[in-house]
Amino acid sequence: MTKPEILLIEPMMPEIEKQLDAAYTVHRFTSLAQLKDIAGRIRGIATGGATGVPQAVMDSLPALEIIAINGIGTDAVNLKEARQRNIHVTTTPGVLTDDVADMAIGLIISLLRGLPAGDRYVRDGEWGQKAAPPLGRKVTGKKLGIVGMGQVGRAIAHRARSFAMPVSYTDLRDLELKDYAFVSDLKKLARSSEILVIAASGGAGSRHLVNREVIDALGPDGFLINVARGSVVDEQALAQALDAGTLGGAGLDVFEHEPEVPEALRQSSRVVLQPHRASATVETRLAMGNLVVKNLAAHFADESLLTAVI
Ligand code: 8YV
Repeated sequence: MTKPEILLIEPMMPEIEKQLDAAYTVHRFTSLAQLKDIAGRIRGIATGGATGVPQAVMDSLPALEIIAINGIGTDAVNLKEARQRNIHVTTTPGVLTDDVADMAIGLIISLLRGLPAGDRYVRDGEWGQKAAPPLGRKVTGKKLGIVGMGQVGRAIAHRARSFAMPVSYTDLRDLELKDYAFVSDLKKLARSSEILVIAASGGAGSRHLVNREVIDALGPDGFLINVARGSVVDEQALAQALDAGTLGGAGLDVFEHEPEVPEALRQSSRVVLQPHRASATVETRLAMGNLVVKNLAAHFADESLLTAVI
């Protein structure tokens, strides 16, 4: 029996790619030109959350049946077109929640306690030679605001409780959560928070939700953490606020135009940066990859999908 042909747009762990190679003829995406002769045979795609499927790729694959996203974000896939063309879309919910929440807490501690500066001070042999890095800010007890109280938002809130942080959140509606206060207005949430963490989905609906006004409301003693999508924040306004000192600092795992990070952010001493690594652990990437493999297998065996969005 001939193997179904799929397109791998973003590399996955070798263990996972091995499974894909065993079950499919896998074409590793390089360019649109590469698709010219094979486009009509491609029935599935495996890709990353932020990478998604470029529109031109989607348009050039007439036989596409399924897009298996190795992540939870669907913002880089045209879901409307997928629905119209009866293309299934799957994601990897649940298995990356803990890692993303851990990264949010890691960025909070790293930013407020100045871990990168301390690390550099020791590494560069400055300890005992130059003045110590400036004092950090206390993490325990800080007022935490969470934008987007889905699985990740809740996992961050759960962790924050161990740090005695009062937690408030905003979402599309009041989720009536026992321990966390709902604040419908984002600006109001930012004003009453000392740390604002973004855990909302990306896409048109949340684009630049965190704008200049929200950043101003967070203020010079406030800290912004983003483990969701760069598009949720007006990055230029953020860079300007950091430069002017009207925002205390930012811990960022995601950016508007990855892998590009504005020079102003890279130069700022008020930020801690990560290259979109929130789900990047061996355990989680294996679990995510296995879900991708299982969803593809279910589709091609005509069985119900494990974690379908469409
Ligand atoms: C991954 C993500 O880094 O879940 C998502 O949507 O963006 C991240 O967890 C990504 O999917 C792997 O490329």
